[in-house]
Amino acid sequence: MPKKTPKKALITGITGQDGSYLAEWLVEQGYEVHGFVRRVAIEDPDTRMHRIRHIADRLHLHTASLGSYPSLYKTIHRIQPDECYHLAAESFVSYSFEDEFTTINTNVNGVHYMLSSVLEGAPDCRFYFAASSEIFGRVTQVPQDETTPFHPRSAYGISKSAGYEMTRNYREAYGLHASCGILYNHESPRRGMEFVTRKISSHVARIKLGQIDTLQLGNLHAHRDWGHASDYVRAMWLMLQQDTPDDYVIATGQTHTVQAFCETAFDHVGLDWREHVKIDSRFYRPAEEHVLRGDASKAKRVLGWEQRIGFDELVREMVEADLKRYSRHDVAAAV
Ligand code: G4F
Repeated sequence: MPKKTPKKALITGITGQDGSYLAEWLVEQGYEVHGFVRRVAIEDPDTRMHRIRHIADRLHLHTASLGSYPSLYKTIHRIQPDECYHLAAESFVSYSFEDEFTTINTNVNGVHYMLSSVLEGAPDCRFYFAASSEIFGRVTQVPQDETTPFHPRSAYGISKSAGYEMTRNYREAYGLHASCGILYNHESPRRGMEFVTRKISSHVARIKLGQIDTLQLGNLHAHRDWGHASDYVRAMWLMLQQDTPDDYVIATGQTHTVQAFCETAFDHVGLDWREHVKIDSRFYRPAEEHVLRGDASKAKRVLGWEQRIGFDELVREMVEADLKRYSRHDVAAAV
């Protein structure tokens, strides 16, 4: 029997948390996996490509810039992917308050260039866009689902709602198989240090190891619906396996406060969070979201998606991983 040609997948943002889990998943499923990386990542692989180091020999990496339509189009036309996952973005919400322009330019043009390049260069390719719960912003209903109106409250949220509308329009106007995942917060030991969960787990580990004494945080009462990134990338893949493209909320349906995350993390190492956590107004945001809690019933019903890792297990996994990293003083790998 002739050997079956593997399906080709292309991931933007392959060096990030979600990109690395998705690449692993697709390699396991037998895909030929391609990824766009920035030139700086190729020049400094130890720092910027550590999340995909263990599977690097099974990936096809291409330097392409999200800001350059010709570079995206040419590479997509050459690869002819069957599936394209657009994950790359300016993803830190706080940063979007400091520099709205970079966030809007990167995120809005990025998805527009990708959609157009796929439509022109590989029109049969299925397209996934990583939208975000931040598009709901000042919510009028809890939990939110695919019918909840958008009211984004940051340049980041606005950029993601524009990306969502652009993707929907390419689906409706040009017939592209394009889907959006409206993903709530998803974390893991591979999360960047700027996000609150990883900030907490890394500080808890270093406090336990006697390397530092305090953790400075902003709003402890903010609620988030936190899941595990490895569960969420499976949902992305499932969306592109459907005959009909559509949009889906991916969430756990449960919220916890930042304080609860702290308590669970400190408890895990036998410490009292109240003795180490200090409030620092620098980490408050000008506009904080209301309760973001997602209803993933549609994804469960249509895609058969289920969350496998719960909140306590997520927190424990993150703290354990940071304990290992910091006891080896392997700081580069922790960034
Ligand atoms: O961890 P965060 O920075 O994540 P945020 O803003 O919810 O956004 C993340 O999830 C979105 C939904 O999936 C994504 F679209 C987005 O790209 C990103 O992945 O902050 C979580 C909460 C906020 O309410 C923030 O005010 O934690 C609160 N917080 C309190 N102290 C802090 C801190 N956040 C950070 N980063 N640092 C603090 O010291």
